[in-house]
Amino acid sequence: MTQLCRRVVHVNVRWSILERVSVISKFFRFIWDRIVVCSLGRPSRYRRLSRRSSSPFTEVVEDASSSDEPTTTCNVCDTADQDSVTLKISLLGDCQIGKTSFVIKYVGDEQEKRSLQMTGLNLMDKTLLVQGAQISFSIWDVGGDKGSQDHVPIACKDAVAIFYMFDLTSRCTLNSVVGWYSQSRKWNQTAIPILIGTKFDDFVKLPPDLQWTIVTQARAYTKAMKATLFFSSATHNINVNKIFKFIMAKLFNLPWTVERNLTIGEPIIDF
Ligand SMILES: Nc1nc2c(ncn2[C@@H]2O[C@H](COP(=O)(O)OP(=O)(O)OP(=O)(O)O)[C@@H](O)[C@H]2O)c(=O)[nH]1
Ligand SMILES: [Mg+2]
Repeated sequence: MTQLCRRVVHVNVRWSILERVSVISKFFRFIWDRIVVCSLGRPSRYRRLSRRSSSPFTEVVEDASSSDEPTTTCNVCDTADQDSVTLKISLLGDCQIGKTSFVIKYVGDEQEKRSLQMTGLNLMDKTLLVQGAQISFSIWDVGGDKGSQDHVPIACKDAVAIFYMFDLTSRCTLNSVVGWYSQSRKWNQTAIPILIGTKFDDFVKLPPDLQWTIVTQARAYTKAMKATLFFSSATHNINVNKIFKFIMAKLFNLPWTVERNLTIGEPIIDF
């Protein structure tokens, strides 16, 4: 064999070794990728927001329409490159208890004009900027009349929270919460349940013993539903923003909590 032939054979042997090594390394890389995918599991639904500041809401634009507490509003956000998540919330409760007024107070009049209104169902959105992440609340407000109850399944499916609302001055609307709760749970067993008493401004004018009776019943329902209870007033903007903040803090594990308030004559918060 000539010198040249010997060299060609040598190169061929080296080449076939390299090919084998490459195939083996590809195989191990494939196995490794599978292991990594399996160990990560399915992508989680909500990413934990980073804790860059002591208050999770400090980087958020203030909304002039809110007065009960610093708000978290940014109705038009130019944040295409930011993290974004949509949270669906549904509102259930009897007629004329103040559901729509509550949502309008939260989203603001301007946003309300852009809402989608169908018979028995209003859809309103509000976008917030929290610690650099864009959070959109998609709020499904179901009419309280019998004819609108067909919307309950679609309003409740995939909701992260359901607001069970009643008029604090009308005890029968509190009794109805049981029906709204059992109806909605057929379609969604995981949504965070929030019990909301509306029209607190009128409620405080009631005799104290009647107030006490309603507070006691509402607290009993809260316990049975494993819910959080808020007394609110859309007219006086009491506990409107706070409820949405509470949802956000709960979903994203933010370092923000509400304080229990069980003082009769004050807007009750219980959990
Ligand atoms: N005093 C007082 N009245 C309120 C408050 N919120 C709503 N109202 C009044 O309650 C009435 C009913 O309010 P809506 O917001 O339309 O009630 P709703 O639950 O959406 O009613 P449906 O859409 O029919 O189910 C209106 O006259 C509101 O002005 C409140 O916080 N305080
Ligand atoms: Mg309404």
